[in-house]
Amino acid sequence: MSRINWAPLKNIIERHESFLITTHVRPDADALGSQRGLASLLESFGKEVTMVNATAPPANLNFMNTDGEVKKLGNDVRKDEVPDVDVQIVVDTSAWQQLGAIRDVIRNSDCPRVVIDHHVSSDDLGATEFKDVASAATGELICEAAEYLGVTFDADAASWLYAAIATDTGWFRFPSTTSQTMRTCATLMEQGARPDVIYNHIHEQRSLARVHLSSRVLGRMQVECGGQLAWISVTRNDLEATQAVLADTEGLVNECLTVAGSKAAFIAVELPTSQVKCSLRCRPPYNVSAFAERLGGGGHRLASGVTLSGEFSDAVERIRKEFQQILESDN
Ligand SMILES: [Mn+2]
Repeated sequence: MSRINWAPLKNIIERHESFLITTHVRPDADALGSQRGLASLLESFGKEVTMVNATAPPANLNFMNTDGEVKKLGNDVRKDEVPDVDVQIVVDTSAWQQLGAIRDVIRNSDCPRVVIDHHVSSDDLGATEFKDVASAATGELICEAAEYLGVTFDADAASWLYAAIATDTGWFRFPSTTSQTMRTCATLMEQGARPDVIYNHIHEQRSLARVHLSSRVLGRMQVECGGQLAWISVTRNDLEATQAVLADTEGLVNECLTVAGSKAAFIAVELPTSQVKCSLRCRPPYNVSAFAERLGGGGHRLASGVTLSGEFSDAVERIRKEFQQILESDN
């Protein structure tokens, strides 16, 4: 259990009627699952809930929004159409930059704000924070809040929250996974979550293009720093040649950590904007969030990201140097 005191959340829920819930750009399963799980929780108290995000989820998470309740700003709803609510809630991020275009909607409102999150990187959003950086997933925090408030989920919400926790824990293998995480997921299964169905939705719907991209990119994997650093890169040319899309690069970085002796990894992806998106990973006791933040990105100790401007090869060099430094320091 986290050390969060949920009493202030109960208080906020009791005293208000309408809520806007949003999350970070390019929402992952924890972002969407937490958003939807929290919406179910609020709805169980008869509250009015609106969910709007700056960007749409990737195709493999469409099963979490078959009813279209999560709106995309600019597509489903314009900025001036986002309803005035009593309370705005941000889940799974506490960084302004991560909110994308919905940031203005949040900033320009003077209603009370709530943040529920487990990320290290943090801005002052002027919110009442329910935050535990030791928690495996924001979804886990939502389940904890539900337990405190005496809420049980229906099968859909239980599935969304299970997806949130399962993916953020790497299917229960990251060090953040605790026995309490497993108990929480057992409860979600009792409420109707189906691990086999959820895994199939998220990880067994790949396009042939993605498999081809993966084969091409992994075939060029480099290992250095005495085998401790493994990395890969994806250029626009790789995407064109395999007809893959950017979303097809998700998760590829984790393949680097399957190499024996690897302690850190990264993937550098050339974006259409000519920027370079880098996903950074490491094992304890190393920490990638510090240098990610220094370069303008952020995330967790073991998994962070940063988008760099400039030449592709320069960006790769910069990241390699940062890794060389942390791997060569004593820790
Ligand atoms: Mn998360």
